[in-house]
Amino acid sequence: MTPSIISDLGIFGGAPAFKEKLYVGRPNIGNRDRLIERINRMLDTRWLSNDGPLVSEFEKRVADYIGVKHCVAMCNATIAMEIAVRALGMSGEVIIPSFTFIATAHALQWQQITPVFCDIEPATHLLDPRRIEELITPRTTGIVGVHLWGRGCDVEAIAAIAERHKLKVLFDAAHAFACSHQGRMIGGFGDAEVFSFHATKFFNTLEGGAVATNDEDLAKRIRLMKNFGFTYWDQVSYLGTNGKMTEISAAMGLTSLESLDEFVTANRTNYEQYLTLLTGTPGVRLLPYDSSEKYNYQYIVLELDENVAGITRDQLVQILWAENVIARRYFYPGCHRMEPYFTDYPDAGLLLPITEKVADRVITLPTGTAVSEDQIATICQIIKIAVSHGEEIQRRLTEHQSALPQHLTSAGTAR
Ligand code: T4K
Repeated sequence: MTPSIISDLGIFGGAPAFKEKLYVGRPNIGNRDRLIERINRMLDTRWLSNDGPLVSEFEKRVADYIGVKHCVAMCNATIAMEIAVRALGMSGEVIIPSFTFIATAHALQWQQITPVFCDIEPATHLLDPRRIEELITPRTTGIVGVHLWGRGCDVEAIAAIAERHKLKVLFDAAHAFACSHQGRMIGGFGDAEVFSFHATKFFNTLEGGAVATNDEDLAKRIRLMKNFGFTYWDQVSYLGTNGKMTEISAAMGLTSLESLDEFVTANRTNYEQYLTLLTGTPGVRLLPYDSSEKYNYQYIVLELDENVAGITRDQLVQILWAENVIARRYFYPGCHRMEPYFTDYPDAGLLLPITEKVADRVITLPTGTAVSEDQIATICQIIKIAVSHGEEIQRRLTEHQSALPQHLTSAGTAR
């Protein structure tokens, strides 16, 4: 039932607006017949992994699509990043934003590299190049910029700093497949870029990722490293690991590529509907997109100003969860407040005021082909009711917090 007054809200005992949970990142599925056809072919040829024909075709298609010379497909973006940082010779300290998914930091730490957290710009949530140089020490070997939400970071400023200090540059482009920056497709910037094709990404290969680069030597090293360092049968010439993409993932990827435009259109339509319905709602701001660039629109990013809205971001999340809208607090509380980083540098937040502020304000909302126009209208209606009665909701929630079921008091936290 769509709530129309406060007491209709699920959090105050009303029936949830949705019977089934609505998730952020419900996978987009392309043409099933094409997928099954590819899987059958794979089974017939009995070639399931290790640079099979589907992975080779997928790598070629992706490289052509983004206009880079080399694409090396991998099992996921986290491993792809670990391999890329090693292949680039990064060590010591590497500067990254804290406002990102934890994998960006873990990929470095797993390689015994210390991630040094840099603040972001408030308007874009992207690495602030003006804060990078003050973090550079003799141990710094690189910068990992994150194209968060699919928006390209200031690659020009980052490149200039890297050149001045002889640093390597890797971009975490996990969110940015099919997006452009300054009219060029993301994938060809820096020394290399890493995409994620995880199930929750708008374009998925079940699990998967890829490194894109125009550097031939680097691509060669990465190819060796993702296959144990084998250069020939029985010959290992490099330290390597197992980062290979499977044929079934490539089958999904090739099939998803055929529906890419459809996925982007669905996301864009959803974004425009959210924008139309939420514009003018007090304290609510949707992160805008620049009309001169290409985007995949896979994240609907809402920033809530609690001083205007009258309720906190976490209270809004509780309200949405009670309606079965599983909105997410990506990327709260920032990597610097997660382990092992928090124990190592408990005061890191002092240098990250914008990160801390943004991490307390952001919610991402359901989108993708699994979400309908009616569902988005209802989600917006819930947000509007919550925000327009901020003070009363605040009062009731504070009074009744102890009476709420545990899954709602921990909304946004429980998995
Ligand atoms: N860098 C950045 C900036 C990233 O955002 C990510 C990943 C990476 C690097 C690393 O990429 P990968 O190594 O994963 O390729 C999800 C994803 O697992 C993660 O890939 C993604 N970013 C991150 C932003 O979101 P969680 O913690 O939200 O949980 P997860 O995967 O359990 O899914 C969330 C919800 O989606 C579930 O509650 C239900 C729904 N769901 C999920 C799956 C897997 C489905 O409906 N169907 C599914 O198959 O991390």
